[in-house]
Amino acid sequence: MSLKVYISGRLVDKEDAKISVFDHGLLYGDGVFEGLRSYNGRVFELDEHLDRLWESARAIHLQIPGTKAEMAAAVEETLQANQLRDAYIRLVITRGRGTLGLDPNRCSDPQVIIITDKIALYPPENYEQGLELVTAATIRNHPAALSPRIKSLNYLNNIMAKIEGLRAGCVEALMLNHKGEVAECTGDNIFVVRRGTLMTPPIDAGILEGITRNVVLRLAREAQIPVAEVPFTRHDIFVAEECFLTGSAAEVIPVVKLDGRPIGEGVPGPITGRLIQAFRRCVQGD
Ligand code: PXG
Repeated sequence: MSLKVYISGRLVDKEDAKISVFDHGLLYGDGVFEGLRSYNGRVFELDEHLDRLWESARAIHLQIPGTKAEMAAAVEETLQANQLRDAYIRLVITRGRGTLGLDPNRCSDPQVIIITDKIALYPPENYEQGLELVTAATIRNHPAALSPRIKSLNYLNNIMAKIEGLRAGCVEALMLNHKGEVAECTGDNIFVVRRGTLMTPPIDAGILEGITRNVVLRLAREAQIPVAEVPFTRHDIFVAEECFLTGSAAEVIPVVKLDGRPIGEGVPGPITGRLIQAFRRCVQGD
């Protein structure tokens, strides 16, 4: 059975899942997206992802066809059509078909695309031994240009940083902001444990407000781990006790090295371990 993809109200075979070459999503990266997960047939933090999708769209003056409830139902329908209980879910909203010219007002029919598939995870050894990161020379988008809070189809900046990481043999790369502070990674938020406090950059450091990030902050508070959303620099990572990343795809993953320097003892730390366990319980709905 071929994988079914949802495109604007219809479930089609993956081979037939096509959109126009005149769609501004393709021509200009004009659109927004979300990446979600389902565990045991339940979509994790669905409302939060839909809220962020609607906010991203609002920020680029794009009206998403239909309601959040209709989108939630369409996600459910797509998962069921593919008999997926543990899945990766990609929602894409494009500006729609237009003319060769930037003007979004000349676009009609924004497309709603829902792709569900098996999850491609980092290899298990990355979770056991931890990741190594390099700092990319490519900085995160300047917040006064395209806001990093918008999950837009324009990910080239992060792709450039990802290429830097891959060329250095790393699956993720650290991105700094325009002030030289730590922002986040190409598709994951970053945390450090320093002097017993869990620290992560604030939203106004120019980052995506990750939904996994927010869940981990809540889990840490519940576990009575001191938490601070404060700006910090690469120096704070070099001298940190622990470091980890969060994201819908990666979940919570330890980081043990930055730019060739071991972090803490150079192995995944105890607070990271506790939060990985708490997160696993949380996604299973415990
Ligand atoms: N920062 C950036 C720049 C992201 O794109 C995150 C942080 C983590 O956010 P969430 O809400 O997922 O905790 C992201 C999320 C993919 C993929 O297929 C990318 C993301 C999420 C899932 C899949 O590349 N980015």
